[in-house]
Amino acid sequence: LNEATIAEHFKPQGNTADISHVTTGNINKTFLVTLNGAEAKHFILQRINTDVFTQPELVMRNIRVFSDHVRARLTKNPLPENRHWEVPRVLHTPNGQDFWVAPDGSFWRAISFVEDAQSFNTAQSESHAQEVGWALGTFHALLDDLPIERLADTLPGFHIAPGYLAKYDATLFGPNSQALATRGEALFSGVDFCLKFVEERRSLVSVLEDAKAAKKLKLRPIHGDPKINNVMMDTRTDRAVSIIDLDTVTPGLVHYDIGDCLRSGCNLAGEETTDLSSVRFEPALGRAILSGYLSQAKSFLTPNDYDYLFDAIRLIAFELGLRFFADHLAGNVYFTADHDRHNLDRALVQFTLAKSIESQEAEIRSLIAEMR
Ligand code: GN1
Ligand code: MG
Repeated sequence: LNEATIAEHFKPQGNTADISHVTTGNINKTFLVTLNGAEAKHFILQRINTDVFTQPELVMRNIRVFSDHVRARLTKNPLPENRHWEVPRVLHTPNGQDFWVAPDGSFWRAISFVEDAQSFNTAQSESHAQEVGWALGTFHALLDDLPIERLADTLPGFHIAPGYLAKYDATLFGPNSQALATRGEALFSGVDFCLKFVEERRSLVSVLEDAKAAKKLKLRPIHGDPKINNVMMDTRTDRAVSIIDLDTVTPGLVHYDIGDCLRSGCNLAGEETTDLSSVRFEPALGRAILSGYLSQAKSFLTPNDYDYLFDAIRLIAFELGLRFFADHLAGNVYFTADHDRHNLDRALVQFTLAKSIESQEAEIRSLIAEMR
């Protein structure tokens, strides 16, 4: 069973000319299929990681609910004429299924490729950052009339920071913690820094969940993973045309999305660097992303929403660091890791970024205040 044979199950027309492995994702396995003689030149073939997404059929259903809603809405209320927006399409198998389960149990699906567009792991300019923010604002605005009951929670606990802390504690102090000690974690430089970093921030993790429980923040349809490289940019106009990677479209707080967009868009060193001295939160990029976002989001954000923006930006960077670090301690069971300390290195980047956000709290808060 190889990707080429699997691709045949989704191929609309034409012949497969090439299949290349796309290595940027941390969870699913992704391939770019190039076709000869077809109307669409490419499509995306993915093997869903069913250890993470244990109900992949529900993921596909959410994508359908999401895209039907957005397409209908765009037909009724098109974006301004100078703006183009694409919703990735799920490709069907000949018998009309939107996924294919291989004899070995692996779960495959195919999605249309946004042609003549590209994404970047880091912000290329302030105007790129502003477009990324515009894209997220547009994404949220297009969903602001979709009742959350229509979307399933396909990844329970996703972005619930106190839950990640509890899991981390279970790894550190639970029944298997002995095994951890014998793996010699202390040998890895940076572990002590991370342990201390988390200890000092225990009281921060519940800030958004507390606000949600107090009914200050409400659930809305969100993307769940709007990092900068999920925003597709038109290669000719340099404008944002789509947000891809729709697996985590679920009910959530827009704050998770805003935090994720800023933590990924304002760090010019990217997520994968090992040069921690280059990791910094750039407020000018934060301003650009927020101004793009708010140009579309002003109509639905409440005063409480604004009050928690800074907390969200700090928390989501910290949360991702905690998720990477906990996975490092647990033996790399969640995020794909290329080497032993990969998730530790990723954690160090996010913690360094969180620290940079904290050290610029006054400035970031004042730019939010200025824009609201
Ligand atoms: C994971 O696989 P990918 O790269 O789309 C993760 C996100 C993280 C991201 C960090 C379902 O996304 O939450 O922010 O890595 N997705 C899931 O790069 O856990
Ligand atoms: Mg993703």
